[in-house]
Amino acid sequence: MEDGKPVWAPHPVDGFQLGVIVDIGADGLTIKPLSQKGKTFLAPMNQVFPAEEDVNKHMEDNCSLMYLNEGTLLNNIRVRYSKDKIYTYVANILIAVNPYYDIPKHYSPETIKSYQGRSLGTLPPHVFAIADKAYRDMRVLKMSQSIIVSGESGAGKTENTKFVLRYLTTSYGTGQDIDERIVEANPLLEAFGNAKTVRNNNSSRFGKFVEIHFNAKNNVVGGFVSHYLLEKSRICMQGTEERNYHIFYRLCAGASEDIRKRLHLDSPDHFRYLNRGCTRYFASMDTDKQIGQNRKSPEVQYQSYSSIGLDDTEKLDLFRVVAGVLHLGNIDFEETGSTSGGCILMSQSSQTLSYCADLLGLDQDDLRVSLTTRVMLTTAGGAKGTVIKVPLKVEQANSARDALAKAVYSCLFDHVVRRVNQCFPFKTSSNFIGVLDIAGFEYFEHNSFEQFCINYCNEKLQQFFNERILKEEQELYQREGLGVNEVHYVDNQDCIDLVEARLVGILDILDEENRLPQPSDQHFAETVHSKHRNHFRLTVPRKSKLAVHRNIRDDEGFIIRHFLCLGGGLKNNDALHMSLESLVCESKDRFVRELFENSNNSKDSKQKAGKLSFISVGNKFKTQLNLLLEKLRSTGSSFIRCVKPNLKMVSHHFEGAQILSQLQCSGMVSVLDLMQGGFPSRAPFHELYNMYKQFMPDNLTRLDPRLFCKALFKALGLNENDYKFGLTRVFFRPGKFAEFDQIMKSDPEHLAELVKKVNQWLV
Ligand code: AD9
Ligand code: MG
Repeated sequence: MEDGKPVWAPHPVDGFQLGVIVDIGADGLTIKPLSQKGKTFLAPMNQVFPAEEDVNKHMEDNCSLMYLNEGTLLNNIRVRYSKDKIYTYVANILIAVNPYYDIPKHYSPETIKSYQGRSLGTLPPHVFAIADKAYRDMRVLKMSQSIIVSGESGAGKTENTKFVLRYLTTSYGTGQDIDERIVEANPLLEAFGNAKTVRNNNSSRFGKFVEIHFNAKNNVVGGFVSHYLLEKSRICMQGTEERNYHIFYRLCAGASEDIRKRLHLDSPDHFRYLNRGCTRYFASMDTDKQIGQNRKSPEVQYQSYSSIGLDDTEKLDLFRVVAGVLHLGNIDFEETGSTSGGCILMSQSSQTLSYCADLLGLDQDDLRVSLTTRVMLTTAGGAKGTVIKVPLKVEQANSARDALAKAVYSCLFDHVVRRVNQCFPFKTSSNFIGVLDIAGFEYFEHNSFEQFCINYCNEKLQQFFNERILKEEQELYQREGLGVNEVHYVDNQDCIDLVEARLVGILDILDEENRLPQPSDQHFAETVHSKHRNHFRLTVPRKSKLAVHRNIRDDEGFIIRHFLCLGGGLKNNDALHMSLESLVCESKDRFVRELFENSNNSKDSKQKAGKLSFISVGNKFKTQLNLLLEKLRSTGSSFIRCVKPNLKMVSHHFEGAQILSQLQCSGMVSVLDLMQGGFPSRAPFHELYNMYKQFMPDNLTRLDPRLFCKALFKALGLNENDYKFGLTRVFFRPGKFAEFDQIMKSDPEHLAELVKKVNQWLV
């Protein structure tokens, strides 16, 4: 960094502030802020970065800046955001800042049209450009593609995913129902799988990978949705400012009198599974936007369900089960007071019990017995395999009830996804473009098992990102013979191993713990520690807050350094007592019976019949995740990194520090390091040739593209440190391609001059 030149120095609120270095000491740099009021301050050497000369300048591709570092990246995004330019490239990666308002015409049909068939970089950065690149890559390389959309809760993943789907179906569909249905499936999935949280009023509580399939002519033929890990704890309990899944409120708010009567519905305040959270209605989420405000008519409200082909009976089936879950939640237990312990239903719960049994097609008495007792196989007294009924305590009965509610609702969600998939079937497919919309890292003071799984998933995706972007970049340099030094990045394989290794990994240890007669959080944590003594990713939580970046403490669990955190909550299994499970599996109601028959869960549990039906969510997720990654690895990939501009969820408000931390966590800063040390802009010889040959004389255009470029660069007198010739393309140092392009596109007189020079050089 040169004397007197502006630098970006850390700032607690803005992320960075502009200043100049006034002193260099052993304990850091003394910075004088350029703003009037700022006082000089000390900053660590490695957190101060050179700034661009003109800090108000912004670039569509961040790599065109002269200095690639977190300071200039944040500033570029900030300047662009202030002009409603929410999309920015870092090479081929798209950064998308959530504007929190509808930017006029940003996603209009005209805009869609304008991006069709256009190379990345020829038009302003846009999610449509990424979608089109995926499409063109699929066509040219004859290879399936995936678009990985990531970011924290509320960053705009789901919205951008929807834009990609709409873009591809509108642009490359055949104009048939199927195109529309791929887009229309979303409202249904969101009704059952999204909820209001403190971070996002429409937060997706499940991950999804949506594939659009294309035929040999590259037209849309159908779609397929895979879903991951619906958050089950929400079904029974929400934070005070949060809600259960939208469908519950929609049903309470919008059902017709007839349906209300049949399902015995009431206001959300009436139901335990809703009234401990926020019970407010939100017009935007509890009514069907397309249809307007007529909240009282279910026919109108559920129109979007019809447009994907659900008939009235199917809709009623769905609603019936949702209502069944609500009533189930209202069943209360009290102690019997007898010596045998155990509990009975409170007298006021009998009506609720009958509603619930009726809606789910169960026998009232069977349901009552199954909720209050547990069937066990005993080996006592040599009488092997005797079935006995063990009475449950109130607390245990509450858990049994909640486990049933979770099992029913999550089977219902599986059904919704299956049903959605029937709306866009395809017979044959040549390739697909898949869009992954999966919850980003989440940080809470106490991380639950569900957050652990989300974070574990992100760790895997981060690894994939590193693999693709960083490793591929290095490999490209090597392949092209550039002789650039190896660039280092944080490899997180050991972190992943810690979770998924056989027997000694956290998931297996957790399963083992859950098989014990009396699993405990503490014993589990001890086992993990004893199997991984001195593992550098693992620390014992301390009472004081940890200073380690993004680590969260938990007094009973343990902490995995880096991104993964796990609290003590042993919520890995949603154990459903065998008697309850067989009860629903044998429901008189065909729809309910099939929900369970078709769900993977029941297969797992049947194999383990004889004891608690143990469903290891963690290991199931691991398998699912590894399949997903296998799929991703077999496709070409593009990345969209979504950024949440502020915690208030408002427009035009840029909270620098927290945006910076998102950029760091998403691996963007490592990408910049890699790029700054290397050659971030590159162009194949033949592309440059095609781009500029029109300006060049015949004798030059007769040369092969590589020689053509060499001649051109020599003639221009470009500094040899600014570019390198590889085997198939030329690489530019940061900011240098833009300069070169500017010369080439300058006025004709200037070009004529150049041509002369080229000629001289050739002679
Ligand atoms: V979560 O992990 O599912 O909780 P997402 O999916 O990242 O989260 P989402 O796409 O739901 O966030 O965006 C949150 C809200 O931001 C949306 O409901 C919109 O109100 C708003 N949003 C996001 N992107 C855009 C956009 N491109 N234009 C306008 C937007 N509004
Ligand atoms: Mg979402």
